[in-house]
Amino acid sequence: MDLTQFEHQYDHLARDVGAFKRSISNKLMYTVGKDPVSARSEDWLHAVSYAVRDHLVERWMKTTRAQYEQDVKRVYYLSMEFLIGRTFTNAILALELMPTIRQALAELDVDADTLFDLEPDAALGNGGLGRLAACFLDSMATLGVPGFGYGIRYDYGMFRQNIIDGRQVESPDYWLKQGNPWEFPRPEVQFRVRFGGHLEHSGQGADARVRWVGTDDVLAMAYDTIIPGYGTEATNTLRLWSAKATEEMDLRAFNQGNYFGAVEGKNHSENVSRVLYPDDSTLSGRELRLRQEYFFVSASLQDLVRRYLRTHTGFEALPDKVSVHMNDTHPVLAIPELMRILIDEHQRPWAEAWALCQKVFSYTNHTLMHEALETWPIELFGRVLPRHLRIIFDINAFFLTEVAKTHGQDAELMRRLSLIDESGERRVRMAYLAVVASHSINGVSALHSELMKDSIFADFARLWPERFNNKTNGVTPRRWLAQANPGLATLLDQRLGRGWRRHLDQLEGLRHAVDLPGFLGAFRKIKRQNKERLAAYVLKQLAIRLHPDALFDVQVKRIHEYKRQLLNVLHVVTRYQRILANPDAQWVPRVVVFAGKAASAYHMAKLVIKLINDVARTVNNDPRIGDKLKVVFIPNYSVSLAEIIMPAADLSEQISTAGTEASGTGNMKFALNGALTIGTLDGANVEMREHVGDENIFIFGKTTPEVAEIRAQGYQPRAIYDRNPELQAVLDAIRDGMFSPDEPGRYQQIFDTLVNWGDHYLLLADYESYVDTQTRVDTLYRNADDWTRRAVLNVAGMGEFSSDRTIAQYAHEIWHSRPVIVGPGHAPAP
Ligand code: GL9
Repeated sequence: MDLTQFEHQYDHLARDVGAFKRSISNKLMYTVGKDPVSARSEDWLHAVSYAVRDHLVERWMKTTRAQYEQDVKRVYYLSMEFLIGRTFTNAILALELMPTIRQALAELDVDADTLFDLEPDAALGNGGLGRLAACFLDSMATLGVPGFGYGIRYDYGMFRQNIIDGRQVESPDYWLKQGNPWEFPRPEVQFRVRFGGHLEHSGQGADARVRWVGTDDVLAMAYDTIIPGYGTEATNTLRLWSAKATEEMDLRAFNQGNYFGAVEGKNHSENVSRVLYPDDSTLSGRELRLRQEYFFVSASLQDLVRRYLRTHTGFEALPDKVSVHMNDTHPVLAIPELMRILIDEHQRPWAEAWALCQKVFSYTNHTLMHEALETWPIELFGRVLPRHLRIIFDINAFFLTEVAKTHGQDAELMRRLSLIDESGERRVRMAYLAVVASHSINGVSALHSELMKDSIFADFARLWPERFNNKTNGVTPRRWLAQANPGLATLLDQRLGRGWRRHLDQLEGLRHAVDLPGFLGAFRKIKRQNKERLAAYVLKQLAIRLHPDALFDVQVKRIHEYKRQLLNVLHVVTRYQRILANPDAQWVPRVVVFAGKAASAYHMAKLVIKLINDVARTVNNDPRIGDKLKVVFIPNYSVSLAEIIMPAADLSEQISTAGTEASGTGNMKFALNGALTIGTLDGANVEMREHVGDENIFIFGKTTPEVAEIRAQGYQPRAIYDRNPELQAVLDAIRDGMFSPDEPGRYQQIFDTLVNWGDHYLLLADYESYVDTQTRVDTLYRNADDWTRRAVLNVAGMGEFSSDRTIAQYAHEIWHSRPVIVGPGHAPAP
């Protein structure tokens, strides 16, 4: 840019800085109510958040007006989880205000980075599924897809993980304790959500009516958060529901002098939005969970039907104006709820209501694991939602009758297809309900979408092949590159321009850069700075010193047997014993990083955390090892911690048993930040290999068909153990207490699971291949240029894995929605 342009920009910045300084000071005094001389950092954070939020509000109103004027089709994304993380930096980047805000704060004598770090994460999700929903909101706004996220405003998000004496200890995450400057409470938007009661029938034939009476009600109150798009004025809304008692207190009890008794009922009903269930891919099956699901789905459906009826009469146009997407089965009660609203409240005939449902709903499946498939006992379901159970029975009868017309009275087929599992205690199969009511059913990677059709939904895929499709997951490059890795973002800007933030395929342009003088060095320098940043964090939190020249080998994700953190541990112990056996060899120094939470009731996952910490303590304190090997378990993994960890990784561990990880999204974040992957041919790893090239990814282990074959033949881990002396030494060391001298039998169970009890995840079957591949990793890392070259080629190949690509496909192929046009010069609403 020439000098005048530069000066112009500088003028602009100076003017904006002045305006922001005034705005921040005003917010501090008049909104936060604090005198600058006594304001705490939290007060400044809130003041500057309000100042930034004002800018989003302008865009928000423009967008909403444009949506009404253009009478666009709206996409409602229903999800029990939105794992947002922090909002402040994300908002500033979307508004391209980073330099302005930094300067304004500096002139007010406030340190911007200190403020950024104070913001608590909105951790309203468990892991990949919830984070995917957050990436999707970002991409929908960026692409102008008129989207609404609907979910629950949990008072307590994902629990905080403390590691005490090497073990996970949970504590509550009261993320709202300092208030939340990003949300708009909407006391005027409240819906009554009913539970319990019983049904009264009247009329006959076409006049038959059902009344649901005697219910116990809760109010759902809306809280809105603005979701900014990047490089557009379009924004979207995340509307989260909070439970409020229908009556503030029981006046009779109050008047009788029972003050506490008077508010007890209130507490009970407000529990429904109190806490996120911390289950990862397992069904908790608790009544409160069913209530949560119905609570948010009912409020959302009432809200969207009301919004639709504001500008339409009759329901004919509903499918042209409304798409309702179900993020896994948790929101599947939306189906009987829409049926109830149409039939009971708007007197639509059953067949018409059902036809509307099938046009409006679509569903994404996120796991094939049996224990994750939601089913609810009929008894519980009927007690909490008697009307909905009736509707589900009716849907089932209608559906099975239709099947019988084409397939005859095949009792075995009917039993398999039925929405009611009759094999034991009768239960409602929520995934089947989703499939029967949706026009589109998708998986989240090519492999997973295929397996879904062969396994859990095989009968349905034969009935309706046209409904099944794939939408491979993606991640937003705004948070996972621009925000998390400013060093790399700057290098990309210099090399490729700024367009990659919205058009991630432009990363392809890096393929040429690998041969440019200085480029690999510049890339490596950024990686090193990111490693130093992580090392500083670890030093501060854990008092462990990491050497940034070491290879940073990282596995961060929920702790789960299928993800095989234990396989990683087996490699660590193998390496430890190899170094001890040959201390003078030229070892490539390694830092092995773990982080992740275990579901609070998941015994095996918690034992793995303890083992990692025991191994870490032993290895890190062994003077014979020094910097050749360090092991760290970083506590309390979260979105904001991931933003520090991912950019610092050299090697990304994606080592699930083939056929178990539906997609993975961490795999994409790491590669986007220049890590090489060591992984199995599972989930989206398969497609990542195609995009980065076989020679730039370390693939090992059994394939999905091989896994199936081994299981069918009868897996014999004991034979593998007997044949491999090195593996034997590793497993014996763990079993015999090398890492738990205070309690030598602590890991007997792990040994037995892997060796004697026919381990479902086949760790020993992949052990040798994994360890050999780790040796290839070391060899490559010795050649810094060769390694860096491949790292760059990983970044270059990640264009496909932007959630913008994923959302464009959903919008085009499933929702049939068109972008809203919000732009300068757009006429304001009358
Ligand atoms: C998950 C799958 O296990 C992941 O493989 C997938 O990438 C994500 C998003 O599609 O969904 N399904 C699931 O239940 N979880 C996933 O991560 N679990 C959590 O969110 C904790």
